[in-house]
Amino acid sequence: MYSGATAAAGPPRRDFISVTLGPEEVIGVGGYNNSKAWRRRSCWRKWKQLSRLQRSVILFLFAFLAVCGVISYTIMGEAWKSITNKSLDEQRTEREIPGLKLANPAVLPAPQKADANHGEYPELSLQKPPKPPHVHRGPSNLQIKAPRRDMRLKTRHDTIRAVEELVEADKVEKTEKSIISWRGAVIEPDQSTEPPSSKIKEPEKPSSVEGEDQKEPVPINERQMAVIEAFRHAWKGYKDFAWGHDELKPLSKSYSEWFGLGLTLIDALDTMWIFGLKEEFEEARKWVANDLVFDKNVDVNLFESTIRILGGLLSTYHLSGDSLFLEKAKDIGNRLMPAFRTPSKIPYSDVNIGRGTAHPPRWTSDSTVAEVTSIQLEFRELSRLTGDEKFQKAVDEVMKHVHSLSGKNDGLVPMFINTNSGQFTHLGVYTLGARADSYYEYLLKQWIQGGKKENELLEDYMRAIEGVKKHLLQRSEPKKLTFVGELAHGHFSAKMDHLVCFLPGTLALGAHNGLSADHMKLAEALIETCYQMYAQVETGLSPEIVHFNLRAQKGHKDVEIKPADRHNLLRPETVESLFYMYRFTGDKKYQDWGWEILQNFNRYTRVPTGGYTSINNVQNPSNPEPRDKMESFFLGETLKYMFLLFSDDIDLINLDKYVFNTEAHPLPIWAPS
Ligand code: DMJ
Repeated sequence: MYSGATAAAGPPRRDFISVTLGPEEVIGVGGYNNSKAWRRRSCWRKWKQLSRLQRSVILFLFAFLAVCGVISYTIMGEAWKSITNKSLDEQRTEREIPGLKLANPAVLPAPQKADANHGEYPELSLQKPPKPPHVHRGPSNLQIKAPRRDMRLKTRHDTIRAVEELVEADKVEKTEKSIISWRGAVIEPDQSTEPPSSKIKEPEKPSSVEGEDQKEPVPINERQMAVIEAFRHAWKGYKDFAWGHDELKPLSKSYSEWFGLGLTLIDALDTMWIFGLKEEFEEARKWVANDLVFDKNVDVNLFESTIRILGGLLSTYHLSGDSLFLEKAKDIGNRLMPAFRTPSKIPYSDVNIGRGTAHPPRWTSDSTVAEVTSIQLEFRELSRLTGDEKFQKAVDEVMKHVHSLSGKNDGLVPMFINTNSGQFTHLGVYTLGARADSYYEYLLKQWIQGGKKENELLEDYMRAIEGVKKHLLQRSEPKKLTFVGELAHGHFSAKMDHLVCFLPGTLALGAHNGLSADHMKLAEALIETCYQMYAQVETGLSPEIVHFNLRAQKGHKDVEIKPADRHNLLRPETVESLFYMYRFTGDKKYQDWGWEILQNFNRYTRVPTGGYTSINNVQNPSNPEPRDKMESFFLGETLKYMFLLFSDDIDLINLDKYVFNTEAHPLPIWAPS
C-alpha cells in the first residue's frame, strides 16, 4: 500500500517519503492490542521496516529539535537574568544620586556610586570579571562609558553622617567581598576608562593605589581653608554683581561679557566640587540647567571656549557623575565643529555657535598654533564619552598635519598656521610663551591621556624639549637663574612670558611618566626662576613679561620689567607648576612659595566688596592700579592649583588617573598605568 498523494496515479515521485504498513498494523483490521510488549514490538518492527533514508530523516529531525530546545533555553535564561539585573541597577542609581537627576539613562550607563556593582563583582580581585556594561553606539572602536567618579571628592560633599555611612558600608563590603578599595572609597573597576580603540579585558588597579586600602580621607588643612576663603570671597563678588555673565568687574561692581556664556561660572564648577562647596555648586548647577543656552547668535573663540567651557563641563561631569554636564558638553562640542570646515582642516579661530558658521579673524586667514593644537584633550574625550568619533577625528587630523609640517626648528614651532594652505606662517620666531605655549603642553598630555601609545606625540614633545635646550635656555645674572627666552630670526631675546611658567610642571609630569630625569632637573631650575619672577618684584607678584639680565650689573636684579609688561592678570602658571613639583618631590618649599603668592594676591588684588582684580603695576605696592577685572581662570585654575598644592593627599585628583587640560580641568587618563 502506498501512502502519498500520488499512490494511484503512476510511478511514485522520488521526493516523497513513502511508509508501507502491513495489514495487521491497520487499526480495525488486525484488532486493537495496546499491551506494552506489543507496542514495543510493533514499534521496533515498524522502525525495521523503514528504509535507511527514512530512518536517517527521522533521526535528523529528532536531533534538530533537541538542539533547538537547548538553544532557546539558554537565550531565555540570559534575557531573564539581564532584565532582573537592569532593574536592580536602576533602583540603585535612583537611591544613590538623589540630588542629581540623570537626564539620559537610555544612552549612557548611569553614573554609579563606587560600590554600586558589588553584587556583580563578588570576587573581583581574584577572578576574571564579567564584561563591563558598555553601551556601544556608533563606530565600534568608540565606547560610551560611565564617568569615573572620584569618591574622595564625593565624600567632601556629603554630611558627616553620610561619610560615616559610606565608610561603614565600605567596611562591611570589605569583609564580605574581595573588592579593590582606596582610602576609604571603593574603586570602580568597571568604570576605569579606556581608549576609544581598545577594550578592557581585566580591570586594572592603578599603580598609585597599591596598598592604600585603609587610608582615611586627608582632612583639609589651614592653608587649604585659606584658599577656600579666597574662593568664597571671589564667588561672592561674582554672585552679587556678575551672576551668569562672563567676568566680574569687582570695582565697578558689574560684569564684562566675552561670549555671554557664564564663563566664570562654568570655569569654577569643578573647583567648587573639589573644594566641597556643595551649596555654591548646586546653585551654579541650577544656572547651567536652566539658563545656559548655546543656541545664540554669538562668535566664540574655538580654543577659549573649548578649554574653558567644553573642558569645564566634561571634568564636572566626570567628578559629579551628573549627566546634565555631558549633555551640555555635547551641545557645545557639536556647535564648535563648523570651525574645522576649512580647506586645510586646520580650524578657524572663531565660530558662531548659533548660526553654525566659522571664520578666521578679520585681518588674516591664519590661526594661532597653540590654539589649534590645544583643543585635543577635550574633543578626544568627547568622542570617547559620546561614541561619536567625529570630534576626535577632526582634532587628530590637526595633530597629524602639524606633525608632518616643515618650518619647525628642532621641534620648536612658529606661532601661526594658515587655514587655507595648512602651512606655518611668520616663520623664524620661536617662543614657549603666548601663541605656542600649550602646543608643547598638549603633546605630552595627549600622549598621557591616550595611555602613552601615540608615539608621534611623544616624538614631537621630546624633540621640542631638545629644541628648547638648544635654542632657548640661558642663565641670568647675578643669580644664574635658568630661563626660557625667545628666538627671532636667529637672534636670542632674554624675554620670558609668565605663561612659560607652565613648563616646569609639564616637564615634571613627563619625568613622572617615565621620561628623562634631565627633564626633572630642568623643571627644578625653571620653577626656581618662576618663583623669582614673583619674589624679586615689589608686590611679590609676577608681571606678565620679564626680561632677564644676561650681564651682571651693580644694583641690578636678574629680573627687569618694562612699563608695558608690569600688569598681573591673576594667572595660574607658576602655581600650577608649584603644584606638580610638590606632588612629585614632596619638597615643602614649593608649598611655602605658593603660600607667599596667595598672601600677595590677598594683599594687592583683593577687593573688599567681593572678588579679586587684575592689576596694572606689580612694582607699586602703594598703588598697584587695579584693572577692575577678575579673569575666569582665577577661579578655574589659580585657586584650584593653590588648593591642590597645599594638599598632602596625592589622591586628590590623582595624577596617574587624571590629566589636567590647559585650563586646569581634570580629564581621565584612558588607560591608567
Ligand atoms: C588660561 O586660559 C590657560 O591656562 C591658557 O592655556 C593660557 N592662558 C590662561 C591662563 O593664563
